[in-house]
Amino acid sequence: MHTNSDIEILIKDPKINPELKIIAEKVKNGIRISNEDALLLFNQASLPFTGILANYIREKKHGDITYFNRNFHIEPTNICLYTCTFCSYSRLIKKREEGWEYTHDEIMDIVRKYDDQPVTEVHIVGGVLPKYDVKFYTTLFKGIKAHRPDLHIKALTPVEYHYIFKKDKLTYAEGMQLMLESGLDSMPGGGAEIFHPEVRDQIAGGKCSGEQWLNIHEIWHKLGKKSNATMLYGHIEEYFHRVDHLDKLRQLQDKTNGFQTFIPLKFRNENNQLSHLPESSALEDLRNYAISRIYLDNFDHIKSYWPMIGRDMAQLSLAFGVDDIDGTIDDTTKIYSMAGSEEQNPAMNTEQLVNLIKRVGRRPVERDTLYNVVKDYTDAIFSTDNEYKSYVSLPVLN
Ligand code: V47
Ligand code: SF4
Repeated sequence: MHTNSDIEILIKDPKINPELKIIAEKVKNGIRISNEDALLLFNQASLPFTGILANYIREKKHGDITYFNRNFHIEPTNICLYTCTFCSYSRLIKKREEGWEYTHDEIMDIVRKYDDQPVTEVHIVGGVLPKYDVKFYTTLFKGIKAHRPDLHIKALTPVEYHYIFKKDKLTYAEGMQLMLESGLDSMPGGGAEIFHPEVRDQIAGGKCSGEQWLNIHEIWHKLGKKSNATMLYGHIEEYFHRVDHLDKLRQLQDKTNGFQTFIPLKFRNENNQLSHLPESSALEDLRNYAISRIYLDNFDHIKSYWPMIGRDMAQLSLAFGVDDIDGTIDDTTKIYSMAGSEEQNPAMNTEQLVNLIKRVGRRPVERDTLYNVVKDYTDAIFSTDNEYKSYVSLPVLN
């Protein structure tokens, strides 16, 4: 793995741009990089250069540990009243027959399917529907907690919260307090897209603004709770929009320290209004992980979402700043499969995920949502020859 001496080699290399060397010096000395530095990295730094710096930070923070979490996803509906151009759901409002809208009972049936499974988290997120209001979600969260109190509820994003609070004439603070009291434990990172209005207005017009997204997270953090952040990149944005996005996140994190994980999301171009755009290259994806790791010095974790990028890229990402892989998932998370994700049926059991991490020389550690260690798999022995044949898959939903 890369070490301090790799950075020394970069700094001494006469072929490397002196401005980039200054950034390498900053990283070596634990000094925060500026927005100009980040832009320079995006514009000029090679994959190996960014990789060495990001891996240095990753190993300083976590050594070889790679976290994963046993969770399951529920999408209450795949219909949405918004029409984000990158999204493969948005057209469904016009074609309702292709959609689903689960009732409470149907959602609880999904939760109950996992009763005998050692999952620690349910991740709930879907489209925005007028009939899913504050009451719908508070009743749902209470129902899940009554059934399985130890299951961590990570649910909804400021996109839904902004919409339902506005409808019920609640302030963000009142609304988030209600959610807290109903059993919401943390917030996932979705809906962030690109904060800058030049881009957001074109790809996600109508839903909450970047400022509103940040404001709802800030209020949630001030209630003592945690959340994640994402960035949807590789579509119409330019590098300075990415830097602006990362800057807003870093500033809020300085204020609240409420973010746990940053998850870069690669734009996938199937079945949406941006299908004419080419997707970012693997090289660009790895550079983006790395630069995110270098820039977000106040974020503990950078996560890759393997159902979206595939298993090989997830392994590679671990050498470019990523220390967390999401997750052991066995459902058909349709938002991604419709958008052209690598994995049409994103199922991977613990044994497979542990082996995937071990094969690239890292230490798999199962965590709960708040990064408490559930089990260290460093010394666990699983058969590598049979791993893809011998496991018993969890039931596939939907
Ligand atoms: O907000 C939608 C993105 C997000 C596409 O917090 C797309 O642990 C790529 O936020 N191509 C939702 N991405 C997913 C999300 C997430 C995933 C895993 C873990 C966590 C977490 C959060 O998916 C949306 C949007 O940015 N998305 N369409 C697409 N075509
Ligand atoms: Fe709706 Fe979210 Fe898709 Fe936008 S990204 S159309 S808010 S489901």
